[in-house]
Amino acid sequence: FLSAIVLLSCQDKKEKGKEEEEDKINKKPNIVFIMTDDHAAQAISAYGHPVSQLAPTPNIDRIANNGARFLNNFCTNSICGPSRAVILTGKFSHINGFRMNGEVFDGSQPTLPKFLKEAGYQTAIVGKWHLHGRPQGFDYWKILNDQGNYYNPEFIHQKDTSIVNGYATDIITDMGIDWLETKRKKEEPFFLMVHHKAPHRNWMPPIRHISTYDSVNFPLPDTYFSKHEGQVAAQEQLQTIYEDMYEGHDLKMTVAKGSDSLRHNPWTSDFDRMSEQQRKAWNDAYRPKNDAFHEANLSGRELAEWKGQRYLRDYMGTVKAVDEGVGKILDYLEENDLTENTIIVYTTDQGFYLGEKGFFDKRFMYEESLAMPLMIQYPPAIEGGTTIDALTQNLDFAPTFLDFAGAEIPESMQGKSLRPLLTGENEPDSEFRDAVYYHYYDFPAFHMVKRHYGIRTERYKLIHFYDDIDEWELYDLKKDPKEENNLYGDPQYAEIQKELHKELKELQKKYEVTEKEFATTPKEKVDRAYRNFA
Ligand code: SGN
Ligand code: CA
Repeated sequence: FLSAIVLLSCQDKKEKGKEEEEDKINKKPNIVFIMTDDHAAQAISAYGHPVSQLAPTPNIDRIANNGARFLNNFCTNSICGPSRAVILTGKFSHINGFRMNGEVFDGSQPTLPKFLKEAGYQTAIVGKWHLHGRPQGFDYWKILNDQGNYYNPEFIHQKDTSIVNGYATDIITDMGIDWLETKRKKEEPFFLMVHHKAPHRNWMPPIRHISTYDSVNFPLPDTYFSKHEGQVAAQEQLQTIYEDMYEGHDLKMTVAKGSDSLRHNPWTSDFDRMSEQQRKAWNDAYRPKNDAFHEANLSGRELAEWKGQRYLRDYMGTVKAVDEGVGKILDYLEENDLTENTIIVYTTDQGFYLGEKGFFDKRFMYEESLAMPLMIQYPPAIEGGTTIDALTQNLDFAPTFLDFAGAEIPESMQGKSLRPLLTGENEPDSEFRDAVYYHYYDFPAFHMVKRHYGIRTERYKLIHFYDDIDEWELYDLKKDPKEENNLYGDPQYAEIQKELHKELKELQKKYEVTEKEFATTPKEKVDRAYRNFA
């Protein structure tokens, strides 16, 4: 009899424990969404790339260790504003209307923050917005003016516009924490977006990290000097590190030994806005490095490699500050008992090149710019150290958050909730999605990457570059992960090619891509742009 009671009470306890667990999950979780601008997966140590092992990101990695890391997460259109619009709407660029930077986002349309507000959330955004127009659906917002600057950036907020002294990454981190600490109502669930400028061009590290990686020699990719055989669009781009970077503005190279005057620096305001003290500390750190460069008298391949190295050191210096900021936010949430009931996300607006194919920037549907790092922690529902293979997209973020918030996911959203993948509730990763659709429009524009669209399955990728060219590319990612061997038209792949064309058509139909998305540009306009950006 006694043992029966013990057994019963044990069962009771178990039931109670389960209920508590479920309670925690059902209670509306807070959401902290941290997004950087142009952060390559190759520069996040949780992703294991050799470059990142030399400049680790221990704080960002905490999110992966405490939760899930996505291995095949992709953007739908690899460029800043458009990726942000997809995240806010859960719809492709051709549906939300923001296809390229420079367009204006129609803020009156339904968006994630508006739905979360309806579900009882307080909503806030600090940092980069880059959709032009003012944010709608946020109770509080304070955004960088346009692209924003690293030093003493200008912020636009509800009441006015003002310069905030300091370093952008630190300022944005502190604004996020300040909102959590002093501005939100403590009893309501919240959705906070912390959007950094870093590590966007022109990669200006904070003074404390100008020299952090000076003695590190980062490995340059073995495709650094690629000639892009069989890849016409890649041959005609203008984003090759050793050909297209501005030697002053981007590479911080000076005109002569002993001088602090920069070489080609078309947008002087990035440097001119520094205070005298900042500028002095900056020059004191760069002068000896630049003097050593002048003495070495490099040319040809050596010069190209030096540029790659300077780029990576600066880029990693900006990443280091991001990582510190992420650590500060994670610590704040832990110290304030918010970790158990908060979904914490780390991502970036698209992937980025760290010298692969010789490139910087993004835009292409090739892996480095297509892939979007994504990590999500939420202890009650996601087991630490989870990895997710499914083909996922930024299109899925809005449905995911609405799902966790217990709100309805509108039919019109084109993404799928990632919740079942995160909690391991049902289907295997491989059944989540067969292929992702991609469509890039921003041509002719900076870097001259041609318009293209395509699909990527687990193993293959089919791309069509159009506008002033008409070129197809096909890759077998298993045999050729660096995408150097265009197999389009190869008889051995005829069946696969046919199947991919069919799938591509089906996806375009499913996502309602109409003829007008394939419009081309008058030749004079393209020619003029090539002359302007050269
Ligand atoms: C700026 C950059 C470009 C970059 C675009 C888009 N030049 O124009 O290199 O491709 O932004 O970037 S810069 O020297 O002015 O920074 S995005 O992240 O906003 O899409
Ligand atoms: Ca970007």
